[in-house]
Amino acid sequence: LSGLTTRLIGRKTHYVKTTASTNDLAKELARQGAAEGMAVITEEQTRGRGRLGRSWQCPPRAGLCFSVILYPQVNPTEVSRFTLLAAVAVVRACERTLGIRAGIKWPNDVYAGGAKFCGILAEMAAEADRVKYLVLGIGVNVNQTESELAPLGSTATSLRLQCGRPVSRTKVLKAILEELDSLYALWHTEGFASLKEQWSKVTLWYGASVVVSDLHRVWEGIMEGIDNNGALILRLPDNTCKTFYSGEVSLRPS
Ligand code: BT5
Repeated sequence: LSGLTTRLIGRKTHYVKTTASTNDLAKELARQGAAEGMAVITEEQTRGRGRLGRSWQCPPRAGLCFSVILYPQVNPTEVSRFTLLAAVAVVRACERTLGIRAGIKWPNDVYAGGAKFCGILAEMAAEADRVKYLVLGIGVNVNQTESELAPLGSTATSLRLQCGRPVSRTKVLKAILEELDSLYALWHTEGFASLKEQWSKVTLWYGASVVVSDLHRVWEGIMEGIDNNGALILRLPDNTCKTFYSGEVSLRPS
């Protein structure tokens, strides 16, 4: 990654041609004491994962799959803050390098043109009330064509489809690492409130009317923001607020 201007993130890289999941490989390297900021990058994932046992599709050459190892001194309940940090980094990187307007769909998706092109999977190990290591896995659809995305349905897009030309995966990777680096530094110096502010600028439907649903119920209200653990705050028609945690619900505009 020549010319990378980061101070911490991506200074060290670990590249493998193929692996089951860069998150699993990164966790193994973290257990062995890998340097903070190490980026674990692969050409092909054979068992790429999303949340809750879902899979992540990433065809070789078209997609970008990598994980970053971090050792933040935080409580495990704070880990979702870093999902949000990564999502802001992806939005900013796409805007800066490609001029693409992207937005975060809470909690861990990044959208452009109404469809998902990036998913984030934060995983950690904790001891007592401290995080031992944190792995931020990022999957980006870079050069997928329409036919490659077709099996995922109309909710998937790629950066190439959004800008109408092929995109350099290295350029996207470097830009994301740089934005991660500056946001991680911002978090260190100014804390979570400043990340939250960045997040609110690039989050879809912020302050707008949304529908939140779980398997049993549907709520409609105004997306008020997130709390300090990254949970979604919805203002209901009776003016009370309800908090939702990411595992249990899905979100859409009303
Ligand atoms: C995510 O989960 O979106 C997190 C994906 C994280 C992938 C990265 S790649 C590097 C690292 N290593 C890993 O093993 N994982 C991380 P979730 O919110 O659960 O969304 C998963 C759902 O997104 C699937 O059930 C599909 O519906 C959809 N999906 C799968 N592949 C997709 C793709 N390439 N583009 C758009 N949507 C996709």
